[in-house]
Amino acid sequence: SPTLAIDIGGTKILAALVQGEEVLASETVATSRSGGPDDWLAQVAELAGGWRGSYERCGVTVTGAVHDGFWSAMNPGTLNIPDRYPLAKQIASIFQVPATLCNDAQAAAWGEYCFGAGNREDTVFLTISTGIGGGAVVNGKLLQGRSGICGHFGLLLSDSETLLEDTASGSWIAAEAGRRGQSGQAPEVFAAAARGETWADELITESASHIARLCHNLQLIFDPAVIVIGGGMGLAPGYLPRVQTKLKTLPARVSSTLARAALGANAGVLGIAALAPQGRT
Ligand code: BMX
Repeated sequence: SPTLAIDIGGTKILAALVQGEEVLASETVATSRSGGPDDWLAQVAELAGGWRGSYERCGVTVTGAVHDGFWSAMNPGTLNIPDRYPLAKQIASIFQVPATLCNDAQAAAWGEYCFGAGNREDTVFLTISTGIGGGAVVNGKLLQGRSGICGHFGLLLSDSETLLEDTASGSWIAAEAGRRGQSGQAPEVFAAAARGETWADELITESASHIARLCHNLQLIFDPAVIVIGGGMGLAPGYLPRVQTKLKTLPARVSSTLARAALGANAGVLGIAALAPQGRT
């Protein structure tokens, strides 16, 4: 039977009914950024309300860290999740089926590895989105780590202890645009760059340069066959070419093969559904 798959991100919430690599139905809504986990789960319950009785298990993948059934923010700027929210308990009481939980980018990495651009070889996945998330599949295994935070590449520290994502994410682009007297979120900045506005081009190029350095470093750590880039911003026109351009200026001995995520916005729900039958939590 299908799996109810839920993906709660910093910008949107996606609920889907998934069978294998097929999304049978899906619903999406903007994440209420002024709300909290109880509100987001209420949004999810409403999206999935019509599918009651058609699934026997669920998979829940979320921005932030998941460990022992508790959910916490790694970077509250991406989404303000309180420390150790009892996600497993709340999901069990709402949906009353066994649940598998994990971080959103880890699930997307598994989805791309199984069904998408990862192509069944060692795969590193990066999502360039509200925040910057990641996941690594090594020797056919999704690395989650001791406390579930493996793959949180956006949290790597750069100079002066700044988080990498705070110099490159969609949130950063929007904030930086504001500091330059411009308004709008990342999509408006991309639109401005497409119109040839220099300030917008500079911001996107700066973000892409940080991501190129990250790819270089990830190649040294994992030496994967492919680094798959996803996320609304990662897939936006012009982003990946800028990353490629910057990569060419870095030491050539380390070269990465980049690929666009093939599953788009469905990577997380497909990945968590594929993890669910194995009963991991
Ligand atoms: C942040 C972190 C990661 C997440 C990534 C992408 C939080 C709330 N989130 O690094 O767990 O995977 O953002 O998240 O600390 P997205 O919401 O942009 O998809």
